[in-house]
Amino acid sequence: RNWKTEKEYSDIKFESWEGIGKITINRPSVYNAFRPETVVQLIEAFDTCRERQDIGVIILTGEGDKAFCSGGDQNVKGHGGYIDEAGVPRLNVLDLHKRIRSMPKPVVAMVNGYAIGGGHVLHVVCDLTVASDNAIFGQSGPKVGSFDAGFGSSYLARHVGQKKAREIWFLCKQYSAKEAEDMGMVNKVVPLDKLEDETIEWCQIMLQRSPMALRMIKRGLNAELDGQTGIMELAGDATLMFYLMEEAQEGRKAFLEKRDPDFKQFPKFP
Ligand code: 1HA
Repeated sequence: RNWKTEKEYSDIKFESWEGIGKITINRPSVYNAFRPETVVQLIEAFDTCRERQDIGVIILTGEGDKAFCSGGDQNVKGHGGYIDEAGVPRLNVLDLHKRIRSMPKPVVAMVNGYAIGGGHVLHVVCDLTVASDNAIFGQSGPKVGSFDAGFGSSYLARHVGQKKAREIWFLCKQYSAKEAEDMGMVNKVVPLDKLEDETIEWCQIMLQRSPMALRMIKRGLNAELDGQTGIMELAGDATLMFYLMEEAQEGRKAFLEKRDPDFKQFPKFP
């Protein structure tokens, strides 16, 4: 595959090929742990994917065959968060979670090794997870002095159920790809050398589906869990679709033509 580099970054790779955006955490020496700068770069790449007409689905993965992501970089963990270049403590990966969740295109985690701690949460917030058979899953916060009681807990419980979610967090055990699949938090497990082929096949199938239909399904599934924010995003897309109808155009035209709108011409569906 002829992946095209979209932009050079220090901590990530951002590439695209035939409608697929691929974002790779590129810090293999620390098992793809993220520091605040990594997250800033990931957010920029995801925002670019959101805007780009020619990208319909996004893959998130890690460099190498050891790790998808091992969470926050423990070397820069300080008081109040992970310390950025300016000395400011940050938990900015939470902003990335929100971006992935509200991305109006499917996001697939391609888990190629350890998905641990904040790295595990990243695969949890993606829409789908395809994993290699060497992948290992687990939370580590209560072992290393952290926790994610946000999407990392509540959304995880929607995948695996309350008992399992509590087990995963309270015991901080590690689980094989097969165990993760059996629990319902991984969609498919394949040998490592087939991981990208399989993930791309899933992406290509989704690229053949109606983008608006996929978008509305994601919004609906989120809305059930996300309260007013979820309804807002679903409602925003309803407005988008309304603006595509003549009925909405009539209101705008009438205003600009300084006449009363004629909404009677439009059907009242049963
Ligand atoms: O909880 C949060 C948050 C909560 C709310 C809001 C924001 C949050 C943001 C982040 C997080 C967190 O991510 S907390 C959890 C942080 N991560 C961890 O606790 C995982 C730490 N790593 C490990 O447990 C293990 O490295 C491993 C199970 C993934 C792999 O073990 P293994 O195969 O024995 O390899 P190991 O030798 O430990 O690691 C390989 C290299 O990668 C080591 O470097 P080396 O000694 O070769 O120089 C190791 O230090 C480095 N490394 C691995 N993980 C991290 C790391 N370096 C820095 N930070 C890491 N997270």
